[in-house]
Amino acid sequence: MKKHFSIITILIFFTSCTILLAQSVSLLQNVDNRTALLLDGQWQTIVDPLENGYYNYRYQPLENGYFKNQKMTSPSDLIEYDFDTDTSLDVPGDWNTQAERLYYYEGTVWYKKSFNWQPSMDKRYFLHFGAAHYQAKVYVNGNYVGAHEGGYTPFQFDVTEQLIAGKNFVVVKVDNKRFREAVPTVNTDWWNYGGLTRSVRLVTVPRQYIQDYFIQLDPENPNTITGWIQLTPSTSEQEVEIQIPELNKKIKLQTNLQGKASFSFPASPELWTPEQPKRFAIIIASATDQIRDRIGFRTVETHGHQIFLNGKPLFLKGISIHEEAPYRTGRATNTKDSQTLLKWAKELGCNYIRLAHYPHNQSMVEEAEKMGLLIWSEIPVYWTVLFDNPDTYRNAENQLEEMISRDKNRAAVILWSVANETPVSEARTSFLRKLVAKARSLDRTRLITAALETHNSEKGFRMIDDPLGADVDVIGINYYCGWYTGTPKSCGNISWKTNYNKPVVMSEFGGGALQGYHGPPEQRWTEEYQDVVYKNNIKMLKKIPFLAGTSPWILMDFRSARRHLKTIQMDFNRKGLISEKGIKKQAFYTLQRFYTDLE
Ligand code: GCB
Repeated sequence: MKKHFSIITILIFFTSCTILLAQSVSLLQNVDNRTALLLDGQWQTIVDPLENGYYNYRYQPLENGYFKNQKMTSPSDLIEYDFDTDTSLDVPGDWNTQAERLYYYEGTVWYKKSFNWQPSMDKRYFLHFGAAHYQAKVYVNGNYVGAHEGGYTPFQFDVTEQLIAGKNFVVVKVDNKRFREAVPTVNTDWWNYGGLTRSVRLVTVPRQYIQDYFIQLDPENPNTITGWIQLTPSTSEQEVEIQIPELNKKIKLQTNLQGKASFSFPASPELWTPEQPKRFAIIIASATDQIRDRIGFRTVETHGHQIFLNGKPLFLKGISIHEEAPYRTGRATNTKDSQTLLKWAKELGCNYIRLAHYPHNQSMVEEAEKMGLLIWSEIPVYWTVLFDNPDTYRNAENQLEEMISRDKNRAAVILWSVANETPVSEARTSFLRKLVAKARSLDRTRLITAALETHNSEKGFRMIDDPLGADVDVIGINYYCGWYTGTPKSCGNISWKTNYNKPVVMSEFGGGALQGYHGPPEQRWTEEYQDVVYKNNIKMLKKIPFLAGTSPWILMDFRSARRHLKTIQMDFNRKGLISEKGIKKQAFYTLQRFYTDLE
């Protein structure tokens, strides 16, 4: 019995390691501008709550699971599934809002897509996923190619060896079961949308290709453009070239033994600002490959309590946003969704958005950059993940790396956030310190932050003294005066103190209201109550001398399984300034006035 137990333990350990080890690490930069076959659209699916397509009745992994996409070949065959006669779902998309029976579903759904292909000997092929929520196991033509954990970041697998001439098929087992070790963990205040929630592509690259690059202004010397280009497979002494035609730059470089070519050259580009979000066309070329991008240049730094963009002090006038689709609800999946949300943020008078609580799809970042909105981007280390579990840490770090890898060339992103509202303990602080150090080692051109909690001091102040404050560049604080604590009127009397000579951003405050519900300002859930919460919080904010920005909670009502009040919430967190149907509440205009007055 004992032996049996330890074999199972080893098996479980092995399975969880393979998930972490099998995933691809070196992401292809800028897949949007690659030659690719877009595999979006309808996929055939099988809903499999018991994971019958993966485990046999002894709960051992099957050799011939659903990933084989088997068909009956004779009338007496027994095959108890058939993708082609089952239901289909849209990709990108969550499954919960595509079928009523899947509204609360948490478990496995198998996805299958067939496509025709003619592989060419001189190319490599990557199967690239914008995101799959939450775990994915991927198979091409019945063969396992890899797994990924984490629902909001991209991943890819080299499938060159798996593709055949003619008809091919991809099967993905997507599982959104919550579990304690995961990031995020079992409880969150947003919907656990499952599915292939972002685009899937088969990307074609030459045998030796430009895998990655990082191009930025040197934070220490802003008259210099600096960075590197990575060729894969790595060979030394390969010529690569970076061109910025508008700046008359054409720089030739040689790769080193690791296939990397680093550069630094003098340049004085027009800087990216919220008012003039200038981006430059960039062309990167090697003997075999070429890729284009549009990159903005800016610096961001802090001095004392202030944030400086391009050397000038800046107050972040922001709003928090979930990746939730306006009008139809569900995961936001396309550029139009992003544009609708971002236009509302602009209308509010924002120069900054907090993308809560996980990396959003790439169009949010792209469109925000084009519109001149600065970005806070975050990993879902939310509330109480298992801070003393090494696998949880590795998972969080991996999500951090994938987030930074994808968006490191976006000038609009100025803040990487490593956590939201985590309880202070030794294990938690050392977990987050490691993430902060990791983020810094990957990227020196942005500020690191986290949304922290505060408490009342004996002397009657609201105190910012979380030990992590010593590690981050900008301190985020979430505080719901007038909603979770105190009356709205009490907020104006609160005085804040900080232990740190650092900028503080009020990363959340707010209250709930059902759009169209009116009454006296003392009555919860009315638009009037929410408005009074905003008005009194604004009084409080005006008295915080070290305040460098705000991103109240939240732009639009969003689905959350924690919100049960039938007459008001109906599974929605109602703290939006706009309803899920796109109608503005009173407090929208109060925040808008605050931001206009700041100008
Ligand atoms: C918070 C959380 C956010 C919640 C919000 C609320 O502090 O950071 O995820 O949705 O409060 O509405 O309670």
